[in-house]
Amino acid sequence: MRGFVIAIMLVVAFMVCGTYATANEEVKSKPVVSSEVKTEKVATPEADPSAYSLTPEEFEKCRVIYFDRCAGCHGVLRKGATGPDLTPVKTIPKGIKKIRDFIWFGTGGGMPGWGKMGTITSEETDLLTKYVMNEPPIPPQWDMKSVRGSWKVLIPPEKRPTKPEHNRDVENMFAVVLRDAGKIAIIDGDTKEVVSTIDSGYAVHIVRMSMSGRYVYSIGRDGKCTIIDLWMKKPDTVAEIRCSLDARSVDVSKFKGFEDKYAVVGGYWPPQFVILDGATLEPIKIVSTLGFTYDTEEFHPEPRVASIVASHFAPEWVLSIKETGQVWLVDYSDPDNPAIKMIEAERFLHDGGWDSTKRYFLVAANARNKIAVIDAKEKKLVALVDTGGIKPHPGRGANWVDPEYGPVWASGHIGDSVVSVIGTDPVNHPDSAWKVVRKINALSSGNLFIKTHPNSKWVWLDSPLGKKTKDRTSVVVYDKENMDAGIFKTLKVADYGKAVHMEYNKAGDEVWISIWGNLGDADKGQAGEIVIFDDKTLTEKARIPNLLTPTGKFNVYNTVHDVY
Ligand code: DHE
Repeated sequence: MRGFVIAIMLVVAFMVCGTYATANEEVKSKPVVSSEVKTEKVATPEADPSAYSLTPEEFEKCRVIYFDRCAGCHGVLRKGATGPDLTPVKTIPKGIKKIRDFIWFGTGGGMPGWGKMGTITSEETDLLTKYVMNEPPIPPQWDMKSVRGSWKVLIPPEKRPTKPEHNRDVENMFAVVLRDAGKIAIIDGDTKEVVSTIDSGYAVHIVRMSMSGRYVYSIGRDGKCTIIDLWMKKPDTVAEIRCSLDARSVDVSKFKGFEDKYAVVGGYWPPQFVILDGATLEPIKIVSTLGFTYDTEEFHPEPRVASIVASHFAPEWVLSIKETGQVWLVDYSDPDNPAIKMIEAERFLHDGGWDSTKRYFLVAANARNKIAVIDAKEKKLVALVDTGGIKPHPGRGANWVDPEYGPVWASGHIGDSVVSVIGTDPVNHPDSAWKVVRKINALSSGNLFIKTHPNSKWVWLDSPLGKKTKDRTSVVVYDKENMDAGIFKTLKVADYGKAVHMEYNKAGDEVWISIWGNLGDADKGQAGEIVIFDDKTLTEKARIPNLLTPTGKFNVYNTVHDVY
């Protein structure tokens, strides 16, 4: 009952001065709103709100956990996307036990068992169960004044080097996301030396490279974008900006004549994107993605920007607007007045990449088990491919030439132990274009990334969200010439953590795989490392030890030229 009284007091406090901040910010007030839950409207096993009220400290703790672990799939407002709607009207009727079991054990549909996996404790699972039965806190906006206020040029373009200050091959450098440390490691792909480790955004997510290959753009989950100059003797940040409060994607202008000119950051919250100057990150234009779902035309309060790719056919970015199910082609040739073509695709768009010709963008609508295919030349949707698996998650996918079906692109799945191979050549293989031509067994469900290289004979697949430890710590390899044979080899990569995300070096003869460990295990040398395999022999070639929680790795040449 005491908790319930505190909850009511906090509701009043929130109504007076309620604000929200991202996980790494000070929170000015915490809305613990069990009394706002409309219990009278739902037949509920938890009719008494005191069963799920939280103290202010508990609420704040859960807000951070929810931001870190849950918001990506369920949305800040919890209206659902890759994962289901978690607003109280849905969660309360399910009851505490059922919700707790979901959080602890996960689901067959791809939700990790956060408790069982040891990511959160039993007590945190109890609290989080109660948290999702409360109304979500309402996040604030982040307008141009805030964006501009966060902008810092640390080294102006005129003070930067005019040519590389080192003899390293910039094209074979790697930018490695040190996820939980909020840093980027710059590694020389030839010598395997860690040249520089640089602060970045909170739980930094991905990087992309400028067309010249000189600049690395990183994006943190807190919306902070940084630009690193690889020409410096010791590469370092030259500018930074915060474009939103929660973000996952960034890309650059790649069309001829616009190389290195602009960057774009996609926001999860607020739902918006910001066009930036490519050299200084000065913000040029902010555009909201609020709108209506493509199919039912209902207003959606949180249409997040998921993947972004840069077109090679026009000065355009291709933005996946997750919740409304649209792909936006944003023309950056006049960035103050960007023309936007909105293409109806499918809901809950997530990650994707180009086919081998870089004309077709294949993006997963993962909660609908589909891949939407966008033609960047004709600027239209050409197909919605049912992958036949649960929750396709391609990363950027993998392209190769299948002996029977010609050029193909493939995706693994989070919720299914299967790889779907899709034909991508409507000219010479029209019968197999935009169809699943092969479905191959994976090691387990819980796959996140797939990778190959034009010079390689293999396709690599990880399963960091697999249910068994041995699957999470291994990757598998398929023979492009004989996919029907299934897994050619299973390679044990790690004794701890998760083996996640493969990347080739520039030559396409090495595969780099992250072991994503825990920051807290750094003393034991188990926060993470990179294992490098010889792609020809499939044997381990080198290790880069003592890295703090590496996840995504991006080779400069391959990222610039969309080689995957
Ligand atoms: Fe990612 C790509 C969103 C969880 C590592 N991730 C992407 C993209 C999106 C996205 C929209 C495509 C970016 C692009 O191409 O422009 N990721 C999300 C989430 O919403 C989600 C599910 C949950 C969250 O809260 O963030 C999520 N992602 C993860 C992870 O847990 C991973 C494994 C480690 C981490 O950083 O937390 C992870 N995501 C990655 C990586 C890529 C990525 C390495 C880029 C793959 C590539 O090769 O391009």
